[in-house]
Amino acid sequence: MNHIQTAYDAILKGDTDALLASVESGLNEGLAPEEILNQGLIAAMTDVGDRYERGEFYVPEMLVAARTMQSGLKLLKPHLIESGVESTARVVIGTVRGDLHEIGKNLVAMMLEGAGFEVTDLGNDVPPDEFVNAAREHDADIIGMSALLTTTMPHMQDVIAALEDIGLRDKVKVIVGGAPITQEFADQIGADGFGADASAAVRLVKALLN
Ligand code: B1M
Repeated sequence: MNHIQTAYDAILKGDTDALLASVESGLNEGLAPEEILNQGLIAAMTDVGDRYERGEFYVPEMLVAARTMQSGLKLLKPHLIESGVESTARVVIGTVRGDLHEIGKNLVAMMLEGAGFEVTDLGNDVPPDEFVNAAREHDADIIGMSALLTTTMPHMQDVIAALEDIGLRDKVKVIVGGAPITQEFADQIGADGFGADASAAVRLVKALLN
């Protein structure tokens, strides 16, 4: 049986049990967790987005697919993360104000944690002052911001401005990501880096700390 295809279909149908069974079987049969993630889970979510754009899916279907994917991610988590990497660096991460999309951010947080960083996840719909206060409170080395909507991307710049206002900008590196974000946008708002996906985010954080 093609477990990746079954996982993909399970997300489209919102069938959590089928997703968990296919992820588990895939892992047991030696499929790479990254393969299940990228070709199964992430590809299915992209399809969900395309169907929404074509008017075939509505918000409830997106929500159910997202919940299903989150359960699959939990199962994949221990297989995805690297282990035994020592680091004392601290990362504060969240999805920006007005934005409820959290799956990509959760994935980035999970991979950073797996790479040995101390991660404080502020959740979604996070206002600028919450990012700034958390960075101060946790003595963060990195602030990571995620946005999935073109309407919420501009809030990333509000966080950078808030860091400048209280004199913290030089002490903390800012990285951004999310489907509509580009390197050009990151440069434009004065971020220190852009990660196209979770692995790129981990590489970026390591590079910035070096
Ligand atoms: Co919405 N949604 N959604 N949605 N949703 C999108 C983003 C959309 C592209 C769908 C579409 O039209 N094709 C579209 C945005 C259009 C735009 O802005 N141009 C859209 C819309 C319009 C909306 C609503 C406005 C719909 C409505 O209500 N009319 C609404 C907005 C709500 C709000 O936020 N205020 C809405 C709501 C929702 C749900 C709540 C139903 C649900 C989210 C549930 C949840 O997260 N708990 C949802 C979903 C699931 C999606 C899609 C289908 C999937 C997103 C996802 O989880 N992808 C999405 C379509 C799509 O993206 N193709 C869509 C999987 C995830 C692993 O990928 O998040 O891109 P992604 O993360 C990647 C990279 O981007 C990167 O790494 C991750 C791993 O590779 N990355 C980072 C992400 N953050 C990073 C941070 C980093 C570095 C890398 O550093 C810090």
